[in-house]
Amino acid sequence: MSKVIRNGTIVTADRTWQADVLVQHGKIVAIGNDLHGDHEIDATGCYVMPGGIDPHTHLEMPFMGTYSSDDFESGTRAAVAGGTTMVVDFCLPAPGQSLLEAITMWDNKSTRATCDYSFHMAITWWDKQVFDEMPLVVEKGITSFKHFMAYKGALMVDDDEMYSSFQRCAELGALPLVHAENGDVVAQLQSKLLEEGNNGPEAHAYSRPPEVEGEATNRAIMIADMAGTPLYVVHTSCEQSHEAIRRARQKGMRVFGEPLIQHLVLDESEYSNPDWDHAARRVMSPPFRNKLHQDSLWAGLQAGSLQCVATDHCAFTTEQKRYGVGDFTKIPNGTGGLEDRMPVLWTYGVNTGRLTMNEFVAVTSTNIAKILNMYPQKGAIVEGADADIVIWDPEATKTISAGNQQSAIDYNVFEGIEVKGLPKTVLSRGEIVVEDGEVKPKPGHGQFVGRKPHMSVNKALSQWKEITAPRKVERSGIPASGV
Ligand code: DUC
Ligand code: ZN
Ligand code: ZN
Ligand code: ZN
Repeated sequence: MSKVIRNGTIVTADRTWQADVLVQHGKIVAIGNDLHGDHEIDATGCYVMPGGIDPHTHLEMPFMGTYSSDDFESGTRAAVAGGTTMVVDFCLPAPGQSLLEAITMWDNKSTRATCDYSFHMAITWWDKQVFDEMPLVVEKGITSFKHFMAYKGALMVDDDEMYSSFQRCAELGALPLVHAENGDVVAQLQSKLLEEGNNGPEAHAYSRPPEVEGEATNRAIMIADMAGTPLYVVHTSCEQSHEAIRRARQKGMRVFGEPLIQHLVLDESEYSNPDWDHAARRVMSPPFRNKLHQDSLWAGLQAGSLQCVATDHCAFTTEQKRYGVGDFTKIPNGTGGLEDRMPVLWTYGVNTGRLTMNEFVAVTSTNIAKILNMYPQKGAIVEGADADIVIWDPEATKTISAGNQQSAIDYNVFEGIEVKGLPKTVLSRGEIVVEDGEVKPKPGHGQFVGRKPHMSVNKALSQWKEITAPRKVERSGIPASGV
């Protein structure tokens, strides 16, 4: 059965025009005027855009003594409700576990996804088995590897491990990702704050100042350059980190930065809320920053020095957050945002004039598809692309509230925010998963999207490295030693 989206205005990352879109067998098969199909979807007054892609989620992830509370079923339901038709989740091996076994676990977790998904692989230690398994991971279509520079004693890798893994990524044409915070400094600041009796959620923010992020971002960029690989910096939250990315790009390096919707809109004052639960629910790493950092992130999205907007969706209930009463370091780190990323970014970005509609599509979908090497299967409205489409009503409004969200947790960090601009109808590979604002979840419809390595890109860099490698100096007169 074919479907045709009629009378809408198509908005992609590079143009805006009026045309109908014909969808069949999960793909876009025609774009043009006066198309007809078995089922007509009226998009009068709406924008027809590539479905959003969230490049950064943690669904049902074991973390800080518990599991994040949205799984692939509730998480992807939240995603489509907000116009996101694909998530890229982090496959996190248990200590010592085979990477391939971890993929099997994530395959099993994701069977009830409503929309498509892909995985990044986390590298949280370095040994021969990891080295040997990385090409097998790439063969399975997982071509990006995440490195935590924080969470000392748990997920953190040191520079030795990171440099080794980055070099392996370069050989494989894979993209390394970093959570850039100096974990050694964070650990010392945490101990000092606790010793001083500073144990509330506000201390979480004091323990992770922008400097620890800026330092780690600079370090990761230099190490990536030495390894001859591009780099993707997740949850870029501050000017120090943005500045490092900007400078690297100016030098001609392929370094990408990903602000989160939470950091763009919510600021550090949330942690001074006298209600412990309110503050703890907003504990995530990196923490929320002040307005100057927010301005820097918006400017980066405008100028192109930052490319993607994500959520780092890692949702914990209030009960889970309370594991950290009396010790802020035990508050599970993470916030939700999957359902709200697109409407909040539209409201604070497009409606204010900070972003054009085309820039909105770029940073929520197209740039992500390109960087993660799945364009134009995803992130595009072109013939042959997957029919992941959001029909966006720019006049629709709602007040964000935990009472009417899809996420499984009992609060929403954007509670009370009025958004204008919402998905009206959403298609996931041609299936209607939101219709006239109502979610029609299809657990099990979502499929894994395998991605190919960026072979040519990395090869060029490593050859350049070889050419400029130092030559051994030949000498004739070598002095006798030990005299
Ligand atoms: N930060 C979070 O807040 N949660 C999940 C992992 C991370 O790095
Ligand atoms: Zn006609
Ligand atoms: Zn992180
Ligand atoms: Zn994360």
